[in-house]
Amino acid sequence: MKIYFNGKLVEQKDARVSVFDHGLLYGDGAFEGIRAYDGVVFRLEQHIDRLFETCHSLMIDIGMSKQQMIGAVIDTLKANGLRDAYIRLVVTRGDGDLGLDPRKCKNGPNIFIIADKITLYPEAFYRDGLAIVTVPTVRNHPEAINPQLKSLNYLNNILAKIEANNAGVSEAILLDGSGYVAECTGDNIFMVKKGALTTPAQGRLRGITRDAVMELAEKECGLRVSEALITRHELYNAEEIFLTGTAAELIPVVKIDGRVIGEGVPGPVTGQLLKLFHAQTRKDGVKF
Ligand code: PXG
Repeated sequence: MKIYFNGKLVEQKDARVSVFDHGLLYGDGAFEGIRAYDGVVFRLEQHIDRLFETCHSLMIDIGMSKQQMIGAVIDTLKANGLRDAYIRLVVTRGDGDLGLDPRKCKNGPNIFIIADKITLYPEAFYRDGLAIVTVPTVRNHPEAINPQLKSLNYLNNILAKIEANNAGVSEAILLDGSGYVAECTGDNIFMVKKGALTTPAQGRLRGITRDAVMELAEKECGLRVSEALITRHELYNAEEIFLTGTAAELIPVVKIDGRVIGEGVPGPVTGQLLKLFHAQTRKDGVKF
């Protein structure tokens, strides 16, 4: 496997960061999870925009243009002969010393891109839907680590995942500090009720899949789409619930905290949106 590493394509064994890398020592950095479908990198420009926004807030100077970053992603895919892939793009603060002061990372960021075959979720998730739970860990406060940042610090999400694992389910719902539904550990959440599609307005990452699904729902399905403050009560009484993410695409949820959602099986709107999303992935992105 060839890895893009600081401007070069190198063998996997040569793609190594220092133990002084601040991404490793402090989770100081940013990343993107991106997907290519049959020679199209889905919404690559939007992923690169989000990466640059995260780095701008973190005051990490990427030292490359967006166009150069797009080129690096495409070069990595081509070097590995992949047309369908999961792509992990990582920017760390770079090598510093044992203090957390980012000014010590004088040589600039470490940037690497891994393109691999995607590991799909089990087919049963889509066929039967998920049972999930709300967990005690609250999503990061926006004035602590804003959930809009796709930073290398994922401990908030990992703690929630541990709580889901302990509860014997595969995904967790995190609430924000005010008790409103935020998102899942690596996915956004949606509810369908009375011809309306609603998703949390705050406390969550602005997912690329989320944006695409909102557009499709409005344009292709005639649903009323809005962002709102959502409580668990509203989730429990929705007709359909689904999760969105780059790896997940759309996954139906049929039970939350022991409450059956709708008919207790994946719903028709979720199914229709998943079909539309599949078609979209092959035409909405950067071709290579
Ligand atoms: N919320 C969070 C917290 C995420 O990390 C999403 C929503 C969905 O965003 P996109 O842009 O993908 O539609 C994400 C992204 C994993 C994993 O292993 C998941 C993500 C990133 C990295 C790893 O489950 N999801």
